[in-house]
Amino acid sequence: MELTETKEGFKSGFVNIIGKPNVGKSTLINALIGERMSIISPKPQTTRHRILGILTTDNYQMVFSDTPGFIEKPAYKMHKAMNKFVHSSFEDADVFLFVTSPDDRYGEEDPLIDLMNSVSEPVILVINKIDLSNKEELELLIEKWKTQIPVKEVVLISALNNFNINALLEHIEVFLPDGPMYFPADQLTDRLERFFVTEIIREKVFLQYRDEIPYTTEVVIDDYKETTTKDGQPLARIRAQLLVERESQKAIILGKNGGGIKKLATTSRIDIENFIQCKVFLEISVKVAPKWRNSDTFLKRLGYEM
Ligand SMILES: Nc1nc2c(ncn2[C@@H]2O[C@H](COP(=O)(O)OP(=O)(O)OP(=O)(O)O)[C@@H](O)[C@H]2O)c(=O)[nH]1
Ligand SMILES: [Mg+2]
Repeated sequence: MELTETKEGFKSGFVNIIGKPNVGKSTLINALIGERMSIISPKPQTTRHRILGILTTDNYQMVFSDTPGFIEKPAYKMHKAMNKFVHSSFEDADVFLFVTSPDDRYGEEDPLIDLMNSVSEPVILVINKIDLSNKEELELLIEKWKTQIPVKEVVLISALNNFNINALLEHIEVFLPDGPMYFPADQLTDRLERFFVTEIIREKVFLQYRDEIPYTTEVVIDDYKETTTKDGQPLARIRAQLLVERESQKAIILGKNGGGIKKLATTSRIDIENFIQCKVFLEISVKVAPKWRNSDTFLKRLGYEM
């Protein structure tokens, strides 16, 4: 990697965000970067990949990683692959943000707590969703966590309300080692536009459908062409495919008279247009790929490391 020249005292490092599903890790990385890069939903296990978000100032470059929430009892190869992204985040961190929330639940002997106890890098305990809590409860929570994992600093935040995010950045900066710029100053992420397009569609699936549907659905881009409209405006023509595991799930996605998928295509298109800042023509189809969550071939094609 080519490293850009930096001034004396410049700090840089990997700041890896770890926690259980649904505690607000993706909301947090978006608040830290100031862009909507990681998808968010009220349902657990929304994030399935490791996504980098890069924040560069005159004094530092922080390379944040959003990770899937750690799954205690993996039921599919996909879950194992998601946990693998979490494990990889333990290998290259300079600073850990261990994110929890007042409604977070841990078992007696939790593998994530064991992992947190195996690290030598500084850990910042980030208690999120404090808008849903009170002083007494938070004090008890802090005391409890200090006995469970090695904590160098505690920061109380509400990622949703952008509360205390700057204070968190200041605390991270203290622990950041001196180092070079790993990425060009204007780069925000390691992912290409296509990845975000699949993620935006997946987010809409999480928001629109219930029960097992979001969990059994994956999104693949079949075709992505950048062209122009008749009057010369930029236009992206995107063909996406949803993979589900059973015919009955396909029927639910399509909905009565195709109304479900039509709604999905519209909400997705509006968001993709906002994201890539150009007009989008989006076609979505559904394909049954039995047991894709346990198929090495599918998982590899979908960008999971096996
Ligand atoms: N009240 C409140 N809700 C929050 C806050 N931060 C996040 N949430 C909500 O918590 C839910 C989960 O947020 P995500 O950011 O998707 O959580 P995550 O940890 O990335 O979840 P996974 O990707 O499933 O591991 C969403 O409904 C968010 O709007 C907060 O500060 N306060
Ligand atoms: Mg997430």
